[in-house]
Amino acid sequence: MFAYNLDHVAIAVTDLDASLAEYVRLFGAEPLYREIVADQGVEEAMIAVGGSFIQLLQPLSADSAVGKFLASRGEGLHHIALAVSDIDGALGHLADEGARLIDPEPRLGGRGARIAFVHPKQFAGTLVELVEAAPVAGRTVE
Ligand code: CMX
Ligand code: CO
Repeated sequence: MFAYNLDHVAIAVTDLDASLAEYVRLFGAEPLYREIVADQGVEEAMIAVGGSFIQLLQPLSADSAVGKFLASRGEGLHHIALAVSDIDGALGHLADEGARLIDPEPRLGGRGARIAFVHPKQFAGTLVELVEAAPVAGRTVE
């Protein structure tokens, strides 16, 4: 499996508006995207930093993955996301290696990307997301 970029680092927050305002005030960066990803139970904002993003996540409900995380751990780092060009191949490799996959098949994430998560118990207590970006007209990602 080969990741060609760190797509994003995600931070769970209780109040997306307040966190974005604080981020802009302190670090001076506006979000490039903001969207509700119902399938993941989150509203997310993406702040570009170089070729990667910081993803701020607010849960849509208390029983979502991020809602449960906030209840048990409070605000903080939630996951890292690796950009891959072939998520099906990456998941096949991880399955062959016996990795504990949360999503054996990709799901739909923000920006039309295909995403899948590897369980935090698999590697150093870190939740890892794979991201295969949606194709952009006129551009291919290798
Ligand atoms: N990072 C590290 N560890 C985490 C974690 C996280 N984000 N979330 C939960 N854990 C740990 C808990 O601390 C707990 O550890 P202990 O057993 O040592 O106490 C263990 O995992 C189980 O925690 P839980 O509260 O019982 O949570 P669940 O098992 O119900 O769910 C997880 C955990 C990772 C399977 C679930 O959050 C999940 O499926 N996540 C993937 C989807 C997701 O996070 N979507 C939101 C982001 C969407 C996006 O990025 O677009
Ligand atoms: Co993410």
